[in-house]
Amino acid sequence: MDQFAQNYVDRFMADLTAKNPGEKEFHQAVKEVLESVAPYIVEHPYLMDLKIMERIAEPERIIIFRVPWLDDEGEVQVNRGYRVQCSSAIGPYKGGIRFHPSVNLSIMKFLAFEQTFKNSLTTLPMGAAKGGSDFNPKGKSDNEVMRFCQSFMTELQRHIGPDTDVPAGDIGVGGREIGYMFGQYKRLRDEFTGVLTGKGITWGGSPLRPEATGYGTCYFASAMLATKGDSYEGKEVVISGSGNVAQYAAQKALQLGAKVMTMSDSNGFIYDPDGIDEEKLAYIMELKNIFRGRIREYADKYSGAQYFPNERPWKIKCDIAMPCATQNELNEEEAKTLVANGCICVAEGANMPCTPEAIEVFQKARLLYSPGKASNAGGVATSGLEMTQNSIRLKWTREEVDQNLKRIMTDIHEACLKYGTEEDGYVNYVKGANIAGFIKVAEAMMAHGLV
Ligand code: NDP
Ligand code: 2IT
Repeated sequence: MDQFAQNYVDRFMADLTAKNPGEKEFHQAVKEVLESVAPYIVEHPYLMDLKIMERIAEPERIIIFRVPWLDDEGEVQVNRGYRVQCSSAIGPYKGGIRFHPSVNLSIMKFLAFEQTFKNSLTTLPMGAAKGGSDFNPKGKSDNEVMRFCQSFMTELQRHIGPDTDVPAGDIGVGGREIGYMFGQYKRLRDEFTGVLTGKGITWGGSPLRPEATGYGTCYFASAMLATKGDSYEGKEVVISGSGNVAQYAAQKALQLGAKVMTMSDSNGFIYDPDGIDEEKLAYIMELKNIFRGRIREYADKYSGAQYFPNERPWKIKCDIAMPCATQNELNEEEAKTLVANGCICVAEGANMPCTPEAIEVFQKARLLYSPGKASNAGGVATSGLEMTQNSIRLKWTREEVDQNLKRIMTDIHEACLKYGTEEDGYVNYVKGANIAGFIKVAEAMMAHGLV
Protein backbone atom coordinates (compact mmCIF):
# COMPACT_ATOMS: atom_id res chain seq x y z
CA MET A 1 0.00 0.00 0.00
CA ASP A 2 1.42 3.44 -0.84
CA GLN A 3 1.87 6.14 1.80
CA PHE A 4 -1.24 8.08 0.76
CA ALA A 5 -3.46 5.01 1.13
CA GLN A 6 -1.77 4.12 4.42
CA ASN A 7 -2.43 7.63 5.76
CA TYR A 8 -6.07 7.28 4.75
CA VAL A 9 -6.32 3.97 6.67
CA ASP A 10 -4.60 5.42 9.74
CA ARG A 11 -6.82 8.52 9.82
CA PHE A 12 -9.95 6.45 9.25
CA MET A 13 -9.11 3.99 12.02
CA ALA A 14 -8.18 6.77 14.46
CA ASP A 15 -11.60 8.37 13.90
CA LEU A 16 -13.44 5.06 14.05
CA THR A 17 -11.84 3.93 17.31
CA ALA A 18 -12.40 7.34 18.91
CA LYS A 19 -16.04 7.26 17.89
CA ASN A 20 -16.64 3.60 18.83
CA PRO A 21 -14.42 3.06 21.88
CA GLY A 22 -13.82 -0.46 23.14
CA GLU A 23 -15.56 -2.19 20.22
CA LYS A 24 -12.59 -4.37 19.39
CA GLU A 25 -14.28 -6.89 17.07
CA PHE A 26 -15.86 -4.03 15.13
CA HIS A 27 -12.49 -2.27 14.79
CA GLN A 28 -10.89 -5.54 13.64
CA ALA A 29 -13.52 -6.18 10.94
CA VAL A 30 -13.42 -2.60 9.60
CA LYS A 31 -9.61 -2.51 9.53
CA GLU A 32 -9.42 -5.72 7.50
CA VAL A 33 -11.80 -4.39 4.85
CA LEU A 34 -10.25 -0.94 4.85
CA GLU A 35 -6.74 -2.28 4.25
CA SER A 36 -8.02 -4.08 1.16
CA VAL A 37 -10.11 -1.29 -0.30
CA ALA A 38 -7.96 1.75 0.58
CA PRO A 39 -5.75 1.48 -2.56
CA TYR A 40 -8.93 1.21 -4.68
CA ILE A 41 -10.53 4.16 -2.91
CA VAL A 42 -7.54 6.47 -3.30
CA GLU A 43 -7.43 5.60 -7.01
CA HIS A 44 -11.08 6.70 -7.24
CA PRO A 45 -11.07 9.97 -5.27
CA TYR A 46 -14.84 10.50 -5.65
CA LEU A 47 -15.28 7.52 -3.29
CA MET A 48 -13.25 9.46 -0.74
CA ASP A 49 -15.13 12.71 -1.33
CA LEU A 50 -18.48 10.96 -0.97
CA LYS A 51 -17.22 9.25 2.23
CA ILE A 52 -18.59 5.92 1.06
CA MET A 53 -16.57 3.82 3.53
CA GLU A 54 -17.25 6.25 6.38
CA ARG A 55 -20.96 5.82 5.69
CA ILE A 56 -20.80 2.00 5.50
CA ALA A 57 -18.96 1.95 8.84
CA GLU A 58 -21.80 3.91 10.45
CA PRO A 59 -24.83 1.56 10.61
CA GLU A 60 -28.00 3.05 9.15
CA ARG A 61 -29.82 2.19 12.36
CA ILE A 62 -29.16 0.38 15.65
CA ILE A 63 -32.02 -0.91 17.75
CA ILE A 64 -31.36 -2.02 21.33
CA PHE A 65 -34.21 -3.30 23.42
CA ARG A 66 -35.24 -4.99 26.66
CA VAL A 67 -36.30 -8.64 26.47
CA PRO A 68 -38.11 -9.67 29.66
CA TRP A 69 -39.30 -13.26 30.10
CA LEU A 70 -40.37 -15.71 32.78
CA ASP A 71 -38.26 -18.81 33.46
CA ASP A 72 -39.70 -22.18 34.49
CA GLU A 73 -39.41 -21.27 38.18
CA GLY A 74 -41.57 -18.22 37.59
CA GLU A 75 -38.63 -15.88 38.08
CA VAL A 76 -38.34 -12.76 35.92
CA GLN A 77 -35.34 -12.72 33.58
CA VAL A 78 -34.13 -9.71 31.60
CA ASN A 79 -31.96 -9.89 28.50
CA ARG A 80 -30.83 -7.33 25.97
CA GLY A 81 -31.86 -7.56 22.29
CA TYR A 82 -30.12 -5.97 19.29
CA ARG A 83 -30.67 -5.37 15.61
CA VAL A 84 -27.92 -3.52 13.77
CA GLN A 85 -29.20 -2.47 10.34
CA CYS A 86 -25.96 -1.69 8.56
CA SER A 87 -26.83 -1.15 4.90
CA SER A 88 -29.93 -1.13 2.70
CA ALA A 89 -28.02 0.02 -0.40
CA ILE A 90 -28.63 -3.08 -2.52
CA GLY A 91 -31.71 -4.65 -0.93
CA PRO A 92 -33.67 -5.09 2.29
CA TYR A 93 -31.55 -5.59 5.42
CA LYS A 94 -30.61 -9.26 5.72
CA GLY A 95 -28.62 -11.25 8.25
CA GLY A 96 -28.75 -13.67 11.12
CA ILE A 97 -29.71 -13.53 14.78
CA ARG A 98 -27.27 -14.80 17.41
CA PHE A 99 -28.21 -15.94 20.92
CA HIS A 100 -25.07 -16.30 23.01
CA PRO A 101 -23.99 -14.85 26.39
CA SER A 102 -21.03 -13.11 24.72
CA VAL A 103 -23.27 -11.00 22.45
CA ASN A 104 -22.58 -7.27 22.77
CA LEU A 105 -22.74 -4.20 20.55
CA SER A 106 -19.23 -4.69 19.16
CA ILE A 107 -19.98 -8.25 18.03
CA MET A 108 -23.31 -7.22 16.50
CA LYS A 109 -21.66 -4.34 14.63
CA PHE A 110 -18.77 -6.43 13.32
CA LEU A 111 -21.19 -9.08 12.05
CA ALA A 112 -23.51 -6.53 10.39
CA PHE A 113 -20.51 -4.81 8.77
CA GLU A 114 -19.14 -8.11 7.41
CA GLN A 115 -22.60 -9.04 6.19
CA THR A 116 -22.66 -5.94 3.95
CA PHE A 117 -19.78 -7.22 1.81
CA LYS A 118 -20.81 -10.87 2.03
CA ASN A 119 -24.35 -10.21 0.84
CA SER A 120 -23.03 -8.05 -1.97
CA LEU A 121 -20.79 -10.94 -3.07
CA THR A 122 -23.70 -13.38 -3.30
CA THR A 123 -24.90 -11.61 -6.48
CA LEU A 124 -28.38 -11.37 -4.89
CA PRO A 125 -30.20 -8.15 -3.89
CA MET A 126 -29.67 -8.18 -0.13
CA GLY A 127 -28.68 -5.38 2.23
CA ALA A 128 -27.14 -6.24 5.59
CA ALA A 129 -28.02 -6.48 9.26
CA LYS A 130 -27.29 -8.62 12.29
CA GLY A 131 -29.18 -9.12 15.50
CA GLY A 132 -29.24 -11.14 18.63
CA SER A 133 -29.23 -11.25 22.37
CA ASP A 134 -27.01 -12.14 25.32
CA PHE A 135 -29.58 -14.85 26.11
CA ASN A 136 -27.95 -18.26 26.64
CA PRO A 137 -30.10 -21.07 25.21
CA LYS A 138 -27.87 -23.74 26.81
CA GLY A 139 -29.62 -25.61 29.60
CA LYS A 140 -32.95 -23.85 28.98
CA SER A 141 -36.14 -25.85 28.52
CA ASP A 142 -38.06 -25.70 25.24
CA ASN A 143 -40.71 -23.60 26.96
CA GLU A 144 -38.15 -21.13 28.23
CA VAL A 145 -36.65 -20.79 24.75
CA MET A 146 -40.16 -20.28 23.35
CA ARG A 147 -41.05 -17.58 25.88
CA PHE A 148 -37.76 -15.83 25.23
CA CYS A 149 -38.21 -15.95 21.43
CA GLN A 150 -41.76 -14.62 21.75
CA SER A 151 -40.66 -11.72 23.89
CA PHE A 152 -37.72 -10.98 21.58
CA MET A 153 -40.01 -10.94 18.52
CA THR A 154 -42.68 -8.86 20.25
CA GLU A 155 -40.26 -5.94 20.09
CA LEU A 156 -38.32 -6.85 16.93
CA GLN A 157 -41.46 -7.23 14.78
CA ARG A 158 -41.98 -3.47 14.54
CA HIS A 159 -38.54 -3.05 12.91
CA ILE A 160 -38.59 -5.88 10.32
CA GLY A 161 -40.68 -7.13 7.39
CA PRO A 162 -40.26 -9.09 4.15
CA ASP A 163 -39.30 -5.92 2.22
CA THR A 164 -37.58 -4.17 5.12
CA ASP A 165 -35.40 -6.56 7.08
CA VAL A 166 -35.32 -10.36 6.93
CA PRO A 167 -33.50 -12.06 9.83
CA ALA A 168 -32.30 -15.69 9.94
CA GLY A 169 -30.28 -17.95 12.25
CA ASP A 170 -26.72 -17.78 13.56
CA ILE A 171 -25.03 -19.14 16.70
CA GLY A 172 -27.71 -20.41 19.10
CA VAL A 173 -30.52 -19.80 16.63
CA GLY A 174 -31.61 -22.77 14.50
CA GLY A 175 -34.88 -24.21 13.23
CA ARG A 176 -36.49 -24.31 16.68
CA GLU A 177 -35.87 -20.64 17.45
CA ILE A 178 -36.82 -19.48 13.93
CA GLY A 179 -40.09 -21.41 14.36
CA TYR A 180 -40.97 -19.70 17.65
CA MET A 181 -40.05 -16.28 16.30
CA PHE A 182 -42.00 -16.82 13.07
CA GLY A 183 -45.05 -17.98 15.02
CA GLN A 184 -45.02 -14.84 17.16
CA TYR A 185 -44.51 -12.53 14.17
CA LYS A 186 -47.41 -14.16 12.32
CA ARG A 187 -49.63 -13.83 15.36
CA LEU A 188 -48.80 -10.19 16.05
CA ARG A 189 -48.92 -8.99 12.45
CA ASP A 190 -51.54 -11.37 11.06
CA GLU A 191 -49.26 -11.93 8.06
CA PHE A 192 -47.81 -15.13 6.63
CA THR A 193 -44.78 -13.73 4.80
CA GLY A 194 -41.14 -14.49 4.18
CA VAL A 195 -40.06 -12.28 7.08
CA LEU A 196 -37.51 -14.81 8.33
CA THR A 197 -35.39 -17.37 6.49
CA GLY A 198 -34.33 -20.77 7.71
CA LYS A 199 -38.00 -21.63 8.08
CA GLY A 200 -39.20 -25.23 8.28
CA ILE A 201 -39.76 -26.99 5.00
CA THR A 202 -43.54 -27.31 5.57
CA TRP A 203 -44.04 -23.59 6.26
CA GLY A 204 -42.08 -21.65 3.66
CA GLY A 205 -38.52 -22.87 4.12
CA SER A 206 -36.17 -23.73 1.29
CA PRO A 207 -34.68 -27.14 0.65
CA LEU A 208 -30.98 -27.12 1.56
CA ARG A 209 -31.00 -23.97 3.73
CA PRO A 210 -29.80 -25.94 6.80
CA GLU A 211 -26.98 -27.48 4.76
CA ALA A 212 -26.12 -24.38 2.74
CA THR A 213 -23.40 -22.69 4.80
CA GLY A 214 -21.33 -25.83 5.34
CA TYR A 215 -21.88 -27.15 1.82
CA GLY A 216 -21.12 -23.74 0.32
CA THR A 217 -17.87 -23.51 2.28
CA CYS A 218 -16.78 -26.84 0.81
CA TYR A 219 -17.81 -25.74 -2.69
CA PHE A 220 -15.74 -22.59 -2.26
CA ALA A 221 -12.73 -24.53 -0.93
CA SER A 222 -13.09 -26.95 -3.86
CA ALA A 223 -12.87 -24.01 -6.25
CA MET A 224 -9.73 -22.79 -4.46
CA LEU A 225 -8.18 -26.26 -4.59
CA ALA A 226 -9.09 -26.59 -8.28
CA THR A 227 -6.86 -23.58 -9.06
CA LYS A 228 -4.01 -25.92 -8.03
CA GLY A 229 -5.47 -28.93 -9.82
CA ASP A 230 -6.40 -30.37 -6.43
CA SER A 231 -9.57 -31.46 -4.58
CA TYR A 232 -10.95 -32.79 -1.27
CA GLU A 233 -10.37 -36.38 -2.41
CA GLY A 234 -8.19 -38.22 0.10
CA LYS A 235 -7.51 -35.10 2.21
CA GLU A 236 -7.51 -34.93 6.00
CA VAL A 237 -9.78 -32.16 7.25
CA VAL A 238 -9.79 -30.53 10.67
CA ILE A 239 -13.08 -28.85 11.57
CA SER A 240 -13.91 -26.74 14.62
CA GLY A 241 -17.45 -26.43 15.97
CA SER A 242 -20.17 -29.04 15.93
CA GLY A 243 -23.16 -26.83 15.19
CA ASN A 244 -25.02 -26.13 11.97
CA VAL A 245 -22.08 -24.98 9.86
CA ALA A 246 -19.58 -27.56 11.14
CA GLN A 247 -21.98 -30.50 10.72
CA TYR A 248 -22.74 -29.80 7.07
CA ALA A 249 -19.14 -28.84 6.26
CA ALA A 250 -18.20 -32.28 7.58
CA GLN A 251 -20.97 -33.97 5.59
CA LYS A 252 -19.97 -32.37 2.30
CA ALA A 253 -16.24 -32.95 2.94
CA LEU A 254 -17.05 -36.67 3.40
CA GLN A 255 -19.14 -36.72 0.22
CA LEU A 256 -16.19 -35.18 -1.63
CA GLY A 257 -13.93 -38.00 -0.47
CA ALA A 258 -12.13 -36.39 2.47
CA LYS A 259 -11.44 -37.78 5.94
CA VAL A 260 -12.78 -35.62 8.81
CA MET A 261 -10.47 -35.79 11.82
CA THR A 262 -11.96 -33.44 14.44
CA MET A 263 -15.00 -31.53 15.66
CA SER A 264 -15.34 -29.33 18.73
CA ASP A 265 -17.51 -27.23 21.00
CA SER A 266 -16.70 -24.49 23.48
CA ASN A 267 -15.48 -27.07 26.03
CA GLY A 268 -12.97 -28.95 23.87
CA PHE A 269 -12.46 -31.07 20.77
CA ILE A 270 -12.55 -34.71 19.72
CA TYR A 271 -9.94 -36.30 17.47
CA ASP A 272 -10.80 -39.51 15.67
CA PRO A 273 -7.74 -41.01 13.91
CA ASP A 274 -10.05 -43.40 12.00
CA GLY A 275 -12.04 -40.43 10.73
CA ILE A 276 -15.56 -39.25 11.54
CA ASP A 277 -17.54 -41.16 8.91
CA GLU A 278 -21.20 -40.73 7.85
CA GLU A 279 -22.48 -42.93 10.65
CA LYS A 280 -20.46 -41.18 13.35
CA LEU A 281 -21.52 -37.82 11.96
CA ALA A 282 -25.16 -38.91 12.18
CA TYR A 283 -24.50 -39.64 15.86
CA ILE A 284 -23.03 -36.13 16.34
CA MET A 285 -26.04 -34.56 14.63
CA GLU A 286 -28.44 -36.42 16.89
CA LEU A 287 -26.32 -35.66 19.97
CA LYS A 288 -26.13 -31.93 19.23
CA ASN A 289 -29.46 -31.21 17.53
CA ILE A 290 -31.86 -33.45 19.44
CA PHE A 291 -30.25 -34.17 22.81
CA ARG A 292 -28.32 -30.88 22.91
CA GLY A 293 -25.36 -32.81 24.32
CA ARG A 294 -21.64 -32.09 24.45
CA ILE A 295 -18.97 -33.21 21.96
CA ARG A 296 -16.98 -35.05 24.68
CA GLU A 297 -19.72 -37.72 24.64
CA TYR A 298 -18.38 -38.79 21.22
CA ALA A 299 -15.22 -40.11 22.85
CA ASP A 300 -17.31 -42.17 25.31
CA LYS A 301 -19.17 -43.76 22.40
CA TYR A 302 -16.22 -44.30 20.03
CA SER A 303 -13.27 -45.69 21.96
CA GLY A 304 -10.75 -44.96 19.17
CA ALA A 305 -11.37 -41.23 19.59
CA GLN A 306 -9.68 -38.89 22.03
CA TYR A 307 -11.22 -35.90 23.82
CA PHE A 308 -9.07 -32.82 24.49
CA PRO A 309 -10.81 -30.64 27.09
CA ASN A 310 -10.31 -26.86 26.85
CA GLU A 311 -8.30 -27.16 23.66
CA ARG A 312 -8.82 -26.23 20.03
CA PRO A 313 -8.19 -28.68 17.18
CA TRP A 314 -5.54 -26.78 15.21
CA LYS A 315 -2.62 -28.86 16.49
CA ILE A 316 -3.94 -31.93 14.66
CA LYS A 317 -2.11 -32.50 11.38
CA CYS A 318 -4.29 -31.89 8.33
CA ASP A 319 -4.41 -30.83 4.69
CA ILE A 320 -7.48 -28.60 5.02
CA ALA A 321 -8.64 -26.58 8.04
CA MET A 322 -12.22 -25.37 8.35
CA PRO A 323 -12.89 -23.09 11.34
CA CYS A 324 -16.67 -23.29 11.77
CA ALA A 325 -17.34 -22.19 15.38
CA THR A 326 -16.84 -18.50 16.21
CA GLN A 327 -14.75 -15.33 15.85
CA ASN A 328 -11.04 -15.27 16.74
CA GLU A 329 -10.84 -19.01 17.37
CA LEU A 330 -7.58 -19.49 15.45
CA ASN A 331 -4.56 -17.39 16.42
CA GLU A 332 -1.06 -16.75 15.09
CA GLU A 333 0.56 -19.63 17.00
CA GLU A 334 -2.09 -22.06 15.80
CA ALA A 335 -1.73 -20.78 12.22
CA LYS A 336 2.02 -21.46 12.40
CA THR A 337 1.33 -24.98 13.66
CA LEU A 338 -1.08 -25.65 10.78
CA VAL A 339 1.47 -24.41 8.23
CA ALA A 340 4.30 -26.42 9.83
CA ASN A 341 2.09 -29.52 9.68
CA GLY A 342 1.60 -29.16 5.93
CA CYS A 343 -1.88 -27.63 5.74
CA ILE A 344 -2.55 -26.30 2.23
CA CYS A 345 -6.00 -24.72 2.53
CA VAL A 346 -7.96 -22.83 5.19
CA ALA A 347 -11.63 -22.14 4.41
CA GLU A 348 -13.58 -20.12 6.96
CA GLY A 349 -17.09 -21.39 7.69
CA ALA A 350 -17.46 -19.08 10.70
CA ASN A 351 -17.38 -15.27 10.64
CA MET A 352 -13.88 -13.85 11.32
CA PRO A 353 -12.55 -17.04 13.00
CA CYS A 354 -8.90 -16.30 12.17
CA THR A 355 -7.14 -13.41 13.89
CA PRO A 356 -5.41 -10.82 11.65
CA GLU A 357 -2.04 -12.27 12.71
CA ALA A 358 -3.14 -15.79 11.72
CA ILE A 359 -4.28 -14.53 8.30
CA GLU A 360 -0.88 -12.93 7.80
CA VAL A 361 0.81 -16.26 8.55
CA PHE A 362 -1.37 -18.05 5.97
CA GLN A 363 -0.84 -15.43 3.30
CA LYS A 364 2.92 -15.25 3.86
CA ALA A 365 3.08 -19.04 3.50
CA ARG A 366 1.05 -18.70 0.27
CA LEU A 367 -1.75 -20.96 1.49
CA LEU A 368 -5.16 -21.05 -0.10
CA TYR A 369 -6.99 -18.97 2.49
CA SER A 370 -10.57 -17.69 2.19
CA PRO A 371 -12.27 -15.19 4.50
CA GLY A 372 -15.72 -16.11 5.82
CA LYS A 373 -17.45 -13.37 3.88
CA ALA A 374 -16.58 -15.28 0.71
CA SER A 375 -16.58 -18.93 1.74
CA ASN A 376 -19.52 -18.94 4.18
CA ALA A 377 -21.77 -16.81 1.94
CA GLY A 378 -23.69 -19.90 0.79
CA GLY A 379 -25.87 -19.68 3.89
CA VAL A 380 -27.18 -16.20 3.30
CA ALA A 381 -27.26 -16.84 -0.47
CA THR A 382 -29.64 -19.74 0.11
CA SER A 383 -31.63 -17.47 2.42
CA GLY A 384 -31.88 -15.19 -0.62
CA LEU A 385 -33.15 -18.16 -2.64
CA GLU A 386 -35.69 -18.83 0.12
CA MET A 387 -36.89 -15.21 -0.21
CA THR A 388 -37.23 -15.68 -3.98
CA GLN A 389 -39.31 -18.84 -3.51
CA ASN A 390 -41.49 -17.06 -0.93
CA SER A 391 -42.03 -14.14 -3.32
CA ILE A 392 -43.09 -16.33 -6.23
CA ARG A 393 -44.99 -18.68 -3.88
CA LEU A 394 -43.23 -21.74 -5.23
CA LYS A 395 -40.86 -24.28 -3.80
CA TRP A 396 -37.85 -25.45 -5.78
CA THR A 397 -36.36 -28.93 -5.54
CA ARG A 398 -33.23 -29.71 -3.58
CA GLU A 399 -31.37 -30.17 -6.87
CA GLU A 400 -32.45 -26.76 -8.17
CA VAL A 401 -31.32 -25.03 -4.98
CA ASP A 402 -28.04 -26.95 -4.93
CA GLN A 403 -27.33 -25.94 -8.52
CA ASN A 404 -27.96 -22.30 -7.67
CA LEU A 405 -25.78 -22.56 -4.57
CA LYS A 406 -22.91 -24.09 -6.56
CA ARG A 407 -23.22 -21.39 -9.23
CA ILE A 408 -23.20 -18.62 -6.62
CA MET A 409 -20.13 -20.03 -4.83
CA THR A 410 -18.34 -20.30 -8.19
CA ASP A 411 -19.30 -16.72 -9.04
CA ILE A 412 -17.96 -15.50 -5.67
CA HIS A 413 -14.74 -17.39 -6.32
CA GLU A 414 -14.45 -15.76 -9.75
CA ALA A 415 -15.00 -12.30 -8.23
CA CYS A 416 -12.19 -13.01 -5.74
CA LEU A 417 -9.86 -14.05 -8.58
CA LYS A 418 -10.73 -10.89 -10.51
CA TYR A 419 -9.91 -8.46 -7.73
CA GLY A 420 -7.51 -10.53 -5.63
CA THR A 421 -4.94 -11.99 -8.03
CA GLU A 422 -1.54 -10.47 -7.28
CA GLU A 423 1.38 -9.89 -9.65
CA ASP A 424 3.04 -13.20 -8.83
CA GLY A 425 -0.24 -15.06 -9.43
CA TYR A 426 -1.05 -15.62 -5.73
CA VAL A 427 -4.73 -15.08 -5.04
CA ASN A 428 -5.35 -12.83 -2.07
CA TYR A 429 -8.96 -13.86 -1.38
CA VAL A 430 -9.29 -11.26 1.39
CA LYS A 431 -8.51 -8.43 -0.99
CA GLY A 432 -10.60 -9.94 -3.78
CA ALA A 433 -13.69 -10.44 -1.61
CA ASN A 434 -13.46 -7.04 0.04
CA ILE A 435 -13.02 -5.06 -3.17
CA ALA A 436 -15.66 -7.00 -5.13
CA GLY A 437 -18.16 -6.67 -2.26
CA PHE A 438 -17.40 -2.97 -1.81
CA ILE A 439 -17.75 -1.89 -5.46
CA LYS A 440 -21.36 -3.02 -5.81
CA VAL A 441 -22.48 -1.36 -2.56
CA ALA A 442 -20.55 1.83 -3.41
CA GLU A 443 -22.19 2.10 -6.83
CA ALA A 444 -25.66 1.74 -5.35
CA MET A 445 -24.89 4.35 -2.68
CA MET A 446 -23.72 6.82 -5.29
CA ALA A 447 -26.91 6.30 -7.31
CA HIS A 448 -29.07 6.95 -4.23
CA GLY A 449 -27.55 10.30 -3.34
CA LEU A 450 -26.61 11.34 0.16
CA VAL A 451 -28.93 9.16 2.22
P1 NDP B 1 -24.34 -23.12 16.09
O1 NDP B 1 -24.89 -22.47 17.28
O2 NDP B 1 -25.14 -24.12 15.35
O3 NDP B 1 -22.95 -23.83 16.44
C1 NDP B 1 -21.90 -23.08 16.98
C2 NDP B 1 -20.75 -24.02 17.29
O4 NDP B 1 -19.62 -23.25 17.63
C3 NDP B 1 -21.04 -24.92 18.48
O5 NDP B 1 -20.31 -26.11 18.36
C4 NDP B 1 -20.53 -24.06 19.63
O6 NDP B 1 -20.15 -24.80 20.78
C5 NDP B 1 -19.30 -23.44 19.02
N1 NDP B 1 -19.04 -22.15 19.66
C6 NDP B 1 -19.90 -21.10 19.73
N2 NDP B 1 -19.34 -20.10 20.42
C7 NDP B 1 -18.13 -20.52 20.79
C8 NDP B 1 -17.08 -19.94 21.52
N3 NDP B 1 -17.20 -18.70 22.02
N4 NDP B 1 -15.96 -20.67 21.69
C9 NDP B 1 -15.84 -21.93 21.20
N5 NDP B 1 -16.82 -22.54 20.50
C10 NDP B 1 -17.94 -21.84 20.30
O7 NDP B 1 -23.91 -21.92 15.11
P2 NDP B 1 -23.57 -21.97 13.56
O8 NDP B 1 -22.95 -23.26 13.20
O9 NDP B 1 -24.77 -21.49 12.84
O10 NDP B 1 -22.48 -20.80 13.45
C11 NDP B 1 -21.09 -21.04 13.51
C12 NDP B 1 -20.35 -19.90 12.87
O11 NDP B 1 -20.74 -19.77 11.49
C13 NDP B 1 -20.58 -18.52 13.48
O12 NDP B 1 -19.40 -17.76 13.34
C14 NDP B 1 -21.66 -17.93 12.57
O13 NDP B 1 -21.66 -16.52 12.61
C15 NDP B 1 -21.20 -18.45 11.23
N6 NDP B 1 -22.17 -18.50 10.15
C16 NDP B 1 -23.36 -19.15 10.29
C17 NDP B 1 -24.25 -19.22 9.24
C18 NDP B 1 -25.52 -19.97 9.33
O14 NDP B 1 -26.22 -20.05 8.31
N7 NDP B 1 -25.89 -20.57 10.45
C19 NDP B 1 -23.96 -18.55 7.97
C20 NDP B 1 -22.65 -17.97 7.90
C21 NDP B 1 -21.82 -17.93 8.96
P3 NDP B 1 -21.10 -24.79 22.08
O15 NDP B 1 -22.19 -25.76 21.77
O16 NDP B 1 -20.22 -25.19 23.19
O17 NDP B 1 -21.60 -23.38 22.22
O1 2IT C 1 -23.54 -14.93 8.97
C1 2IT C 1 -24.43 -15.25 8.16
O2 2IT C 1 -24.31 -15.05 6.96
C2 2IT C 1 -25.65 -15.89 8.68
N1 2IT C 1 -25.72 -16.13 9.88
C3 2IT C 1 -26.78 -16.20 7.76
C4 2IT C 1 -27.62 -14.99 7.51
C5 2IT C 1 -28.87 -15.22 6.72
O3 2IT C 1 -29.61 -14.24 6.60
O4 2IT C 1 -29.12 -16.32 6.23
